[in-house]
Amino acid sequence: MPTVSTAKPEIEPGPKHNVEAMREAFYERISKRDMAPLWKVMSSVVTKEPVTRVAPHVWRYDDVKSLVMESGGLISAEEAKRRVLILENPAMRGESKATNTLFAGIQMILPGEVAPAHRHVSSAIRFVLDGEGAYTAVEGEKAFMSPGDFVITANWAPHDHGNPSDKPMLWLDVLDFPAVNFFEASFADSYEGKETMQNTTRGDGDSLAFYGSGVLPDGAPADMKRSPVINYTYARTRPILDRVNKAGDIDKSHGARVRYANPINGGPVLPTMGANLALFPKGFKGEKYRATDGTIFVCTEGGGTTTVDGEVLEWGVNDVFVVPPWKAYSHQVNKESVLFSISDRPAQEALGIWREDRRPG
Ligand code: 1HN
Repeated sequence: MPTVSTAKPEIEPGPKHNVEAMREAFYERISKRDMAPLWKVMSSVVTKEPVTRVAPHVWRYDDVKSLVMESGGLISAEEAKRRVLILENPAMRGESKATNTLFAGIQMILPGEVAPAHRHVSSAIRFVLDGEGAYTAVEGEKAFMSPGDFVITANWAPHDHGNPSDKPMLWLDVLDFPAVNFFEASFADSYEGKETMQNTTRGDGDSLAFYGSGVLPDGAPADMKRSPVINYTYARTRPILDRVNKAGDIDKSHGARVRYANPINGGPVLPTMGANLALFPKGFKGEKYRATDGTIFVCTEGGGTTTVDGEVLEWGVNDVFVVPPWKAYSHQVNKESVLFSISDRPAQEALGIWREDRRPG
């Protein structure tokens, strides 16, 4: 039979003047046993509202492009594996993060170059900024890309890139590896042990034709955690914004906006990252909004400003900017403009922690 000790606790509350010293001595003693008192840290570990280290920031494409081009003279895509300049959030330098959960970088692939096949647990997206006719081969499909195209590389999907065109291609890479590394769940390898190009078994656009056209390959699974479509082309998505705008379906904060969806189940394109494309009509002055997902934006047309917590970020075509979690922001444009955006919202929704506030104070 277990016995219950009737001995008195070793520390009895002492006289008032002594209590702080006794507590401190106790904290020191438990510290030697790798313990600590929750009551000292409770309000900083369970905060009343989100606390973020992420700073609002814009990377202007004029600067970015010339520096990325310069990197092309310093290292080949093959030697670098991926010739990418990291967009480091200025408040988190050295951590390879644009937001706390997302990596962002600008990749360039020069005419004739290849970037060898590999795969990793981290999911990736590419959003094309410049160039025409380079490809990314994902899961056996070679997707030839144009500006504004949104390409996904799902968890563990083998991928390589090549540029048979005569122009450099630049794109924005966004990966969820800060989130994967938070879980300490990262794996990566060169595809099938050989760092070459994968054999492509599907044509450009096959995944869209197979899965995004109202028919499905016979026997296709009725559910998938990630979208089976590889390339959401700008040529297809952009005209839809005009239709949404014409229909007058304009959100007071987000403009005429569509969400990139998994055509199988309407879910996000990837379980960890979700993306949108939004058109802001000329003269749009958005209402303030905030949500718990930190967001990376790219301007594809026009230009404007986004006010984040009183700070004004100015942006034009191909500029990339970041809005931190739970900071109130609003967009303003003088001319018709288009913004692509990507965030960790699906990951937060899957965990049941995502919140938004349409009337921030
Ligand atoms: C990666 O695999 C790519 O495949 C781009 O193009 C950027 C950043 C960090 C880790 C892996 C790519 C990356 C990356």
